[in-house]
Amino acid sequence: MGSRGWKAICVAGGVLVVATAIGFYIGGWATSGPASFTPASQSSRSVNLTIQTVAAIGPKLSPNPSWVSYLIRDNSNQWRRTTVWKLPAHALVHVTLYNFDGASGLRNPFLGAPQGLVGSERVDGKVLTAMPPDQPSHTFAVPELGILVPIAPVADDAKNPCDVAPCQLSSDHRTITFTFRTGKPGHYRWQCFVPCAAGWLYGFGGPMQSLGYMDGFVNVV
Ligand SMILES: [Cu+2]
Repeated sequence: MGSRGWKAICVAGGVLVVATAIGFYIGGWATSGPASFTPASQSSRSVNLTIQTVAAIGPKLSPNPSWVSYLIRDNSNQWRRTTVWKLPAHALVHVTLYNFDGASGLRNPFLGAPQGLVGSERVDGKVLTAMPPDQPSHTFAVPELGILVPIAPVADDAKNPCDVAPCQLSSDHRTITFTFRTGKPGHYRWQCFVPCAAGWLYGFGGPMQSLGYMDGFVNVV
């Protein structure tokens, strides 16, 4: 075989290797979808969700230990990095969110005011009207439902910060409580709007663009 023939074989072999790698990548992505969490209902019209937000997810819960993340407490009181939640339609969802992360700040000060809730957002028991734009660690937002919740930060000079998730309530934290209504059945995206992904372009890469960290879905059924 001439050198041309060998070249053609090498090129074909190379293409095959790359195509196989892409196939595995897409296959892995398509089959490793995020797990879904269904809270144990108090009734079909009222559900409790307990959430924590952390500065670093740690090696136990993610292959990306330094990534900022949301966690949810499952029905056996274990913290899980599951950001897809199945909730009943037309139900009130009572959320308790423990934030262990510091301030990052908003690009848009408008997002410092809670929106779309039933009743008030409370921070450490006090009603919040609006948070200064340099304060929020994260936001919990469901744009399609008009819901926006700014999340108050732990102070920079906190004595007992939590370094790695899952964090315990013995570490410094803020407690945010709010209630929202799910409305009609649907598949609603939720996400954080604070550019909180440290070390990524404009703070919006990595955990801000990957399901399972700073965003997920609410499946209302
Ligand atoms: Cu965030």
